[in-house]
Amino acid sequence: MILEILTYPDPRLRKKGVVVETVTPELAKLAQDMLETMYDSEGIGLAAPQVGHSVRLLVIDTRPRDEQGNVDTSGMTELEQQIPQPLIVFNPKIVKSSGRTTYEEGCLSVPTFFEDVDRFDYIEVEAMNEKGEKILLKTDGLLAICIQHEMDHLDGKLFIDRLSPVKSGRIKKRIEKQGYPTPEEAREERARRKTDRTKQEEPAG
Ligand code: QAP
Ligand code: CO
Repeated sequence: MILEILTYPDPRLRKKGVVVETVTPELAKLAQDMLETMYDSEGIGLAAPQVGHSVRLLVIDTRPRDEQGNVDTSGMTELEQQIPQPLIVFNPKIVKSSGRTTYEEGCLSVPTFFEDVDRFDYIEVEAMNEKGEKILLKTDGLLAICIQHEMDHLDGKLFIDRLSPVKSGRIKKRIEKQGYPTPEEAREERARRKTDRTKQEEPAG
């Protein structure tokens, strides 16, 4: 079943998710519906608060795919390849981290906006899987970035909260005043930002 994805500034995205003690059949079904919803929207990660459930649950599938949608693991890091995906994760907790990395992130709850976000490069995460077993995930690459992004949702935090105050404020005001751009407007905006960058790099004179 495809679920409705809440978008900023929906206040439900700001609620802290509660710890899951037991994987009930209802929570197992929610996880499956979240995966279906994520694939339907062509996302790589989704957290339960994004579909209106304030629980500490996230689903992830960061595996690269070719034109036909077939998985191609060759571009993944060694550590990423060792973790079976899709991932269903309850109560994730970072127990070790190192390094920093920057990636241009997006979010299904902030559609059409993409910005560079700074995160840990390597993480070790304690969690519970869909069978209720305790697991330890050690990873880097896009999977590590995605886990950190989705974990933020469990604490009511969005990637646009992690930008500079100027950038963050600009994006939030734009969405609150004008709503989300259409795909065409988003394409136009990206093209404009690209030429703006070129002007900065090659000053006229
Ligand atoms: C979080 O985000 C993430 O705006 C998952 O128009 C993103 O799946 C983690 C999406 C980047 C690590 C790196 C966003 C699809 C998907 C959009 C997503 C859109 C269509 C976002
Ligand atoms: Co998100």
